[in-house]
Amino acid sequence: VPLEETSLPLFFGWFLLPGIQDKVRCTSMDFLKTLDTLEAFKKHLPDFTVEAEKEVDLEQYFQANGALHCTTKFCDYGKAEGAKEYADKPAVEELYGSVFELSLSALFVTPRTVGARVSLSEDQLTLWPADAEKEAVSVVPAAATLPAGSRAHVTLGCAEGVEPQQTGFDLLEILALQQEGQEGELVEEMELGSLAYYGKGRWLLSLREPVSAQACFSSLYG
Ligand code: ACK
Repeated sequence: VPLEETSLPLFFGWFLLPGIQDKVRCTSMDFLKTLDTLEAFKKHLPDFTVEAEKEVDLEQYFQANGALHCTTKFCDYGKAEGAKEYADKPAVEELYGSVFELSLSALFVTPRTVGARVSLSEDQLTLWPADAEKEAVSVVPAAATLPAGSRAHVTLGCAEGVEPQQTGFDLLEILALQQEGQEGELVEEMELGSLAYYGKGRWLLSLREPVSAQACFSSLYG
């Protein structure tokens, strides 16, 4: 078997450097800690949990999993469509191992996931697969009309039994609502930024100061 057919990773992506991982995890924890104490969150709790609970501890509700990263291409060791084409892209070969500054521009929480939106620069978009958004249309139909890079995110945690790829779908859903002109219900100005509610348990915190996160473009074999 030729080497190139055996050497494709589980996925390519930007892996946050250790120091900034800690910072992002702390920011996320602080946000969750504050969110579940807000009256507005309590008011919408029935949208968030089907169980007739009066309270939810969001820090317990979401499980963190592994090193923080922003997936570019999920390759599934070569089984995913377009995996080899992506690995062979000149930009991927040239930039492999380089460190980038990712801009984390928002945090979002849904009943399924908590994540950070990554706003990609023009340079970073050269590493973004052309069909990343289109691949999500079976789950989020409006994804086809969203700009390239809309799906870029860092998964910060998933509810029990939820797969991490859900985080990107949850982000696309919120962006699709914004694109339709739904601004979300402005709930509160928090220290970190403005918090808006998009219905069905979906919360978006637009960060006043985007978090700049150093991240190495690389891959994971797992
Ligand atoms: O949080 P994530 O972006 O969602 O990081 C993990 C990573 O790959 C390893 O599982 C993402 N992932 C899993 N399946 C897919 C898929 N079919 N398309 C895009 N990303 C995926 C997951």
